[in-house]
Amino acid sequence: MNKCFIIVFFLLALSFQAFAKTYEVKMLNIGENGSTMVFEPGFLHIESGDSVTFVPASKGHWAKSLIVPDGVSQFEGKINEAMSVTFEKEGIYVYVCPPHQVMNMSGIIQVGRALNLNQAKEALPAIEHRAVTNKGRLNEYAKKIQE
Ligand SMILES: [Cu+2]
Repeated sequence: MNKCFIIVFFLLALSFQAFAKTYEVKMLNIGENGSTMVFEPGFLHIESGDSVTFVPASKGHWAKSLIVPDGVSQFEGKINEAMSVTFEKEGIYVYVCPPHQVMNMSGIIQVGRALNLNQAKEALPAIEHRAVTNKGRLNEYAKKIQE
């Protein structure tokens, strides 16, 4: 094989890796503005290939996806453990902290374009409905989605 081609290939592979970013979402009992049981930031807009690490900044939390684009595996972490998820497929991802879903501990990650926006919008009311406190939090995040 052509040596030059191989070198170019490796340089390209390296540069793609360099552009992929890693974001952090903290799992908190008390958020920056005093809100309770919260992911911060609760809304992220990232690009395909980027990763998000869910950080157990407070105890008793984990992240579990409820909505992912078609063909994507659901993700779920373990209590008090950091979890990194790499998002390859564009679309809207909605996740919750299972023990605090009743307190609307939830978040949205937009990866690239909102290809499954209708699917996500149809599912949001049922998730909001389960919240007894922090009502409307998920709806506020949903307003940040770029169509
Ligand atoms: Cu929690």
